[in-house]
Amino acid sequence: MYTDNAAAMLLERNRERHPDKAAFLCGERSLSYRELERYSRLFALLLRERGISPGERVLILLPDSLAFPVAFLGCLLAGVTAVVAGTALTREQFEHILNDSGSRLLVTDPRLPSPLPPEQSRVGLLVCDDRDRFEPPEGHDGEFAADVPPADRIAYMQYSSGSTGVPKGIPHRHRDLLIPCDLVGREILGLSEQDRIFSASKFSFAYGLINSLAFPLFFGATAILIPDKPDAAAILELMERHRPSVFFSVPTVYSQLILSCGSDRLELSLRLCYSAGEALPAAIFHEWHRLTGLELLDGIGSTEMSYIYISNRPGRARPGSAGQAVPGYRIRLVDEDGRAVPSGTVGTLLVKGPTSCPCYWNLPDKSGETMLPDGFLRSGDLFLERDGFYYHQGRNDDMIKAGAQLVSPLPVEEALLSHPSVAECAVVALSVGGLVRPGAFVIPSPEVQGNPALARRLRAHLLERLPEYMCPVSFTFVEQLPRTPTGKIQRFRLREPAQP
Ligand code: 3SK
Repeated sequence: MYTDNAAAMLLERNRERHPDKAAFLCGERSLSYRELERYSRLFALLLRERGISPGERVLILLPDSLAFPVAFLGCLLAGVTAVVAGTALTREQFEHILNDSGSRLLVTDPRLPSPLPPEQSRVGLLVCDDRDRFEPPEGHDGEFAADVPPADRIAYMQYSSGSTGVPKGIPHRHRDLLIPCDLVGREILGLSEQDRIFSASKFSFAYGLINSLAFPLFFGATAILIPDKPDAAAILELMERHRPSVFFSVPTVYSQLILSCGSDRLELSLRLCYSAGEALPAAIFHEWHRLTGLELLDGIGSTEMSYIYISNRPGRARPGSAGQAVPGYRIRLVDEDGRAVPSGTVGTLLVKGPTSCPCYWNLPDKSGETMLPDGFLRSGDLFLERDGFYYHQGRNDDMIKAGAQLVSPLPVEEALLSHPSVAECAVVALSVGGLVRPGAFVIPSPEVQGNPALARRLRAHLLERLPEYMCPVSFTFVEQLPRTPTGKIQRFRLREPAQP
């Protein structure tokens, strides 16, 4: 069991081994392990100088650049909770996070609009970027002893983008950064010091934080950072330039990469590629394999559990499945009365493991609904299990009650995606003459026209594959689908309010 300050432990394990090795690469710049430790300790000192005490909160609103790991690790060294949020927040979300977390300081980047409302005089502002080299105050040698946290001290807190709007604070302890390195990074992915890790998912997403910060430091590897949201061309250009060995992303990004290269084969430097964030359709798994020769591993995790708890294993991935339970995590699928469902039957997923968050910040009622007294956490996801492999069936609140039948949008979307004219799609409940039926929103493939003839062809394609009650009765062609900043489709924004 890890009991130390996670930042101190991660920095110390690289200090002797390879101080001059690049911990992070970002554009033309890099940060060695020696520099990372020095600047993180100076950042911790700066917090102390600003009067921020252990246990208080600091909101970090930085893009994925070299300043982020310095600020994050600096907070942890000082025993201060690092509150991490994405940079694409609305004004309302930002103000909610600032107030709800009670942050004493906002750390932000000069390229972002200065977001401090004037009435927030209790909150200090620190603007820093990749070029900042923190210096010790006059007469100080810059050494800073890490705070030794009590076992239950909150190290960091992320705000989930949520499927319904208001972001929830999800606090985690120091060990929640380290345990996924052992259980997933080492045991499943076989990460090592030789790896160059590139995660298109950002630090502000629990998946990106472990991928780009915990994994490289734990294994003494190097992470490649990109401050902006990269499109397919930028990702491929970065891969060409930095030659990562491991790539983490989400299904939409894999789909965009596939579309961007047409039928050309992609020669990549990767030994491993991973997908999480939402279920990976089997069609994307097969296309990616055809284009790159690589097996695309799918897994599912949550911000509440800090990282992934069901994952495919290299060499043994099952297309369409999120994989098997990660060792150390217990999975239960239950019906509406909380009883275990038999294998092959859809149930709500409950998960228990060593990295679960203790509660939602300031939300006792919501915490009570989600974190059960026996230590299991209700995920809101529906799954079925076969031979120890788990298959995602959508979210509880995405299910479509079409007449007497319950329809999961996922198999319908999967079938739609197997049609060459469909680039992306989402299936939701629509009201048709007062009846609830599945409706599809479709982004057509490039150079394909969304029109009634295509709608008829798509319906015929689905009728060959699915029972009639599952086939959408309407097809709406769109240019974009609403997604969370982490790439999950927000089906609730497409639905009509008519679900009985
Ligand atoms: O959504 C996921 O699959 C996920 C994976 C890892 C960490 C966090 C999340 C939300």
